Amino acid sequence: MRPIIVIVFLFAMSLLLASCDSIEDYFDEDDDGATQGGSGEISTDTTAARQESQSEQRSTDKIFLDAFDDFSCSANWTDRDGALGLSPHSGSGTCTAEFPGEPGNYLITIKIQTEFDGRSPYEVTVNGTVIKQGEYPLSSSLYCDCPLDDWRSVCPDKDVTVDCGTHALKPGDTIGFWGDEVYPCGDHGSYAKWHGMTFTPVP
Ligand SMILES: [Ca+2]
Repeated sequence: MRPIIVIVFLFAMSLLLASCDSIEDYFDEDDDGATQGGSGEISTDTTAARQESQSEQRSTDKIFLDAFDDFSCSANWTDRDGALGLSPHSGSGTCTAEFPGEPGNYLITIKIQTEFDGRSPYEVTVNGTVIKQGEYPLSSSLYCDCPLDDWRSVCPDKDVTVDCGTHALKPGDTIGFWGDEVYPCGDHGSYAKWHGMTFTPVP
């Protein structure tokens, strides 16, 4: 009886091992297939979703170009009371920057810093074409009567946002600012002080 039992046992073991191999093979193939197909699809979906999300973000976010940090300017601009303004008696000056945003229509605004003692003339350009020109408003109706020794508290500079209209822009367009100094009240004047421009996407 014993030899028969051993033979039966060995036969049963060989069957078991054979079936284990085939089960292993089955799972191997299944794993490989799932891993390749799954990871490929997931990575494609994730990339597409990320790009779409970034594109949406780009097209809805405002862009601010800082007068100090983002524009290249002629040498006669300096920090004047917190804004970028012309050095006294240095004449007019220009600044340019490349538009960094996506192609589209943008409402362009410029933040200027007005003074009590002069209306600086200015221009905003896109690729050399004037899109806005004018003179700074006065910060105070006192005008030349503002006491010089106390102008910072009596008739201080005031920030004003100027609407330059909606324009079609593309990456690399040259955004320009030109300003001039004026002296209607004596040796102290207005220096075309400004802070920067904001570009708001218009659907
Ligand atoms: Ca002034």
